[in-house]
Order: sequence, then C-alpha cells, then structure tokens
Amino acid sequence: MTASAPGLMPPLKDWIQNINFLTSASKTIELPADGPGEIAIAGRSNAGKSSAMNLICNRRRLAFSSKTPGRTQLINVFTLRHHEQEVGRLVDLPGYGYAAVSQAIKARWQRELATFLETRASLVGLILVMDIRHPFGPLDRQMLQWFDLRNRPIHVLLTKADKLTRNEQSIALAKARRLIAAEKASWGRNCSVSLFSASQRLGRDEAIEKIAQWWHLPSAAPEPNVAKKNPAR
Ligand SMILES: Nc1nc2c(ncn2[C@@H]2O[C@H](COP(=O)(O)OP(=O)(O)OP(=O)(O)O)[C@@H](O)[C@H]2O)c(=O)[nH]1
Ligand SMILES: [Mg+2]
Repeated sequence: MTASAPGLMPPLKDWIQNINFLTSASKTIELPADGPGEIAIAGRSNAGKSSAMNLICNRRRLAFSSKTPGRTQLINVFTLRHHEQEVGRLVDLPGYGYAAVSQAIKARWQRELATFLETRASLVGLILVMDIRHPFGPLDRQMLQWFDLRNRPIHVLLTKADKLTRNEQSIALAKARRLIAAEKASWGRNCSVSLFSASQRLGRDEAIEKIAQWWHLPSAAPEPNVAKKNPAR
C-alpha cells in the first residue's frame, strides 16, 4: 500500500469504480512487474467471477461476463489509482474446471494458477468465488491449499445466492463456516466467507470491506460518534 494518508481518502466503495484495465497475460511470467497490493479473484469456470468483479466495482462490463463458460482465458489485471498513485490491483484469473477443454489445456491452466498463487510476490489476498449451490469442490480446495502456503487471507463469496431461498442461504453459509472452522489447521485459519449475488446486488459492502482492509484503505465513512470519540483521526 502506497497511500500516505488513508484517513483523508473517501470510502473505497465510492471510488472503486475508477479502477481501470491494465493488461492481460496468459502466463504469470508475462505479467507486469509486481505492483501494489494485488488481490486475485478466482473460481470455477462460470462461477460468477467477472459478474462479482463488475458489481464490486460498480461497473457494467469492466470484466467480461458471458453465458459461455470458459470465456475468460487470460489473467486480466485492473488497477486502481488515487491521485496518480496506484493503490491496488484486482486480478481476474481464468476459471478452472471448464469441462469442454482438453485434459492438456486443463492441466496447463492448473499449473499456471498454482504458479500464480504460489509465486506472485505482491499478492495480498484471494477472493474465491463459488456457486452457493455447490461450493468447496475438489478444485476449489486445491486452490485453497496452494494459497495456504502464502499464509495470506482468503475471502469466499458464495455467489448466485439469489438461486436459493433466504433460509437455504443461511444454511449454506453456516455449513461453509463449519467447514472453514474444521480446516483451521490449514487454509481455514485465513479464510472468511459471505453471501453474494451479482444479480440482486447482495454482498457488495462486505466484499469491499475485505478489499479495503487488504489495501489498507477506508471502506466506508466513519460513524459520527466514532469520529467524535477520536477527534484526532
Ligand atoms: N442468477 C445469477 N446468475 C449469475 C450471478 N453471477 C453470475 N451469473 C451468471 O453466471 C454466468 C457466468 O457468469 P460470469 O461472471 O461470466 O462467470 P465467470 O466465473 O467470470 O466465468 P468464466 O470467466 O467464463 O470462467 C453468466 O450467465 C452470469 O449472468 C448471480 O449472482 N446470480
Ligand atoms: Mg470471467
């Protein structure tokens, strides 16, 4: 994080839409030099990564979302600047597990994802997007295990929550929390989870709160009474 006076910045949710596309690459070694706080967004093919990123950033087509699974086959990097200074990057990773590609291509992507998660120095956190109807599949767990080696935070978005009733959503969330707690000897110790729906605009604030934390930025305006209690801040 490079901003010197985060207290003077507006809440991230009000200006994250200033984020811009930086570059695409098909391999980690082709990416630009390590930059300020990179946050990767990963998930199974068609899980809803691009839609999640569009809602978080309040942009209609920042990241390309489509009805054809597997369309995002590149590592897409987006950068956020404040007064010309880069404060963070969001990295939309290619989806894994797309059934309609060959084993060889799947294996190549798995290797690329592992390389990215294990070696990218400026990676400060991982947002893992999972369809709430079938979360924590074997490939999701593989991602969690690779990233666990870095000992950095992970936030799981249980997306497409609109496909379930309120009650089913609560059950799915509680089940995910139990699973994370059961894994606290490994990836679970760095992992949090929340409900998300791009189509119902659910869960944006919670996701931004994580991102802001990881970038050391304010996520929302301070409560008036908090401001009074801490007049110096
Ligand atoms: N009902 C519902 N549909 C969603 C939601 N998020 C995404 N979708 C749909 O799911 C499909 C895939 O969404 P994307 O955002 O393109 O998913 P992705 O993970 O980026 O896909 P790839 O990059 O191709 O791996 C699209 O048809 C979206 O409209 C959601 O919250 N609710
Ligand atoms: Mg995508």
